[in-house]
Amino acid sequence: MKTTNKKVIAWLDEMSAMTKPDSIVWIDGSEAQLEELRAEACATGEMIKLNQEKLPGCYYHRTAENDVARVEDRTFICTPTKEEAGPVNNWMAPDEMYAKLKKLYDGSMVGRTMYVIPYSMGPVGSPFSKIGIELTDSIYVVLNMAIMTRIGDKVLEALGEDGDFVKCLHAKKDVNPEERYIVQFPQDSTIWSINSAYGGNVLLGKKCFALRIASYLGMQEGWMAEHMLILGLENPQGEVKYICAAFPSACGKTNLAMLIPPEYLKEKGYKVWTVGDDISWLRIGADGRLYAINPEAGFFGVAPGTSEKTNFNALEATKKNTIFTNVAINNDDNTVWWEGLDKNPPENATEWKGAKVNGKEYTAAGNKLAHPNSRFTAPAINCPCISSEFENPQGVPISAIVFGGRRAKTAPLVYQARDWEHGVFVGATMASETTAAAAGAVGVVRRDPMAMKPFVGYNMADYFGHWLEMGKKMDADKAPKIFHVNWFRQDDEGNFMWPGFGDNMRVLLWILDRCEGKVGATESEIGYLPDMADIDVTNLDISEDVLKELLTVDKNVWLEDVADQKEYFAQFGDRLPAEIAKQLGILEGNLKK
Ligand code: GTP
Ligand code: SPV
Ligand code: MN
Repeated sequence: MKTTNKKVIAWLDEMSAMTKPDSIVWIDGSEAQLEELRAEACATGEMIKLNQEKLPGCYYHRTAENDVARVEDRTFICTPTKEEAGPVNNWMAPDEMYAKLKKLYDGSMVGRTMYVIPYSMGPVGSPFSKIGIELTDSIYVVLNMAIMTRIGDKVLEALGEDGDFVKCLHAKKDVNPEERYIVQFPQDSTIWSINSAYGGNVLLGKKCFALRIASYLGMQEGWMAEHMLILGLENPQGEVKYICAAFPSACGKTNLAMLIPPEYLKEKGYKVWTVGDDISWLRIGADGRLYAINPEAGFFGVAPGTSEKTNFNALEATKKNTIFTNVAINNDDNTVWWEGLDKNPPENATEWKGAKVNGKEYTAAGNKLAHPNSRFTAPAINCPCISSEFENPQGVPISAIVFGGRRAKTAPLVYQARDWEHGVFVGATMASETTAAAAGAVGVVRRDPMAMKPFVGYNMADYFGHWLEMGKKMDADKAPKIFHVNWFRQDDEGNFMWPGFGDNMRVLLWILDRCEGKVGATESEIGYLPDMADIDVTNLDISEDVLKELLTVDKNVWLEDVADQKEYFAQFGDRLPAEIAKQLGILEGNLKK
């Protein structure tokens, strides 16, 4: 046994008695052990070794065709009562769910090895950090967790004789979608996942722990777990200000976190540093400001659309020690390809499902070589713009919180909330077109408060309340200012009106200027809008008319949205904080004036 922690030993005994693996292997975090596992996964076909000259340390993995994204309809929050889980989560009574799943797990690891992965979310030993142990029968999961989290003996040491941990159990079983379950038991700090082998469903440190369980812990302990990137923006004087941004899945967090400024701003000395690309844990520091850490150690990023032009830094990060999932293989040189990497699909390709095809003809006929939710798992330290504060156990102080989503209409390019309470309302009324990151229809607008709809581990109404409480604990001059952005506004032909990507820097500069009181704004029905002259469009090919439209509020469209907001909030009944209802009334009143 690797540990004397009695809680670990008892739990492991119970889980292995249920799943009945042939053997149990502790993951110690050593490169030698991981290398053995890579070799084993390649021998069984679970992974493919890629061209080691062009992509050293890189591997390829293909999931089952029915197992390519998170499954929100099979994800449950099992609190003692249904009310605690709230109306936007699936719920089942804990006893009932445990009983149901025990039957599925029974003997599920016969003939397989159970790997025990001790891992830390956050730098090992940081006061912000929390420990989990994941039991899994998947080498793919072990190798991904080794990139995405801090793993191994050092974590067991930090856990000590008596430390508490989040109990995570994953069994691939037979990847049957009918019996797939991703289940959180927040009161027990327990996560059970079965019948999947796709990232978000099985890398249990990520969405299951760092958001669902952690949001519940945060509510109880007075901190926040959010679906947010963290970036540092350095000005020509060398000062760095930090921004957190919450966008729904596949709506641009990784891209914004690694942004490269337009040439003329780069020349002036502006730089962006990445602290995190998906998850933030936020606490109020001794000085009364809000501090964020990134609990992860790697990036599980969307591959399609990632190119030298759109996200050079992410692409660089994937050039060594990376696992690619469900992208296409270029068989000429055993490298990878995906839509948007370049305009040159490989002729001699294997598409994501495993069929050999002529990539040029295949894509010309309208097929996709890579799955739209294909991903790379890359170590954060590979990123050329990784922040020097990435490992800072205290986190970084946050100046601005930015909400955003994919809205073809409605939301302007950027606006600022009047104060924290209004900002919480802005976050609570977020909506976005669905993406391939979750199973189901793509492109349908749905409400996704704070980009947490699929990730909140308790009643969403109480979550709004927690946000409001956090605001009350900070002085107005110390609390981050809150903004909303939309990079995805479309014209009548369906073209994006804003260039996006690196040019989003122009909006970030306005945001920071607002935080520092350096620039004015126009008060509108929905909040503060930039004056057109204050968005720097130097060297940008955008007409005044388009920019004007991007910064205009269409009252009729907004009134339609208010009607939808009302309907959405109604489901929370009396549990909805009065402040949210009050802000809704203010917005409606402003629009009807
Ligand atoms: P998750 O990992 O699912 O949480 O996603 P994410 O929020 O990190 O999204 P990501 O940055 O990977 O972007 C998803 C998709 O949006 C990619 O295909 C990007 O190319 C595209 N995208 C990102 N930023 C922009 C932008 O500013 N404009 C446009 N038009 N597309 C963008
Ligand atoms: C997301 O869907 O928001 C992701 C990918 O970041 S997953 O880990 O699959 O949830
Ligand atoms: Mn995400």
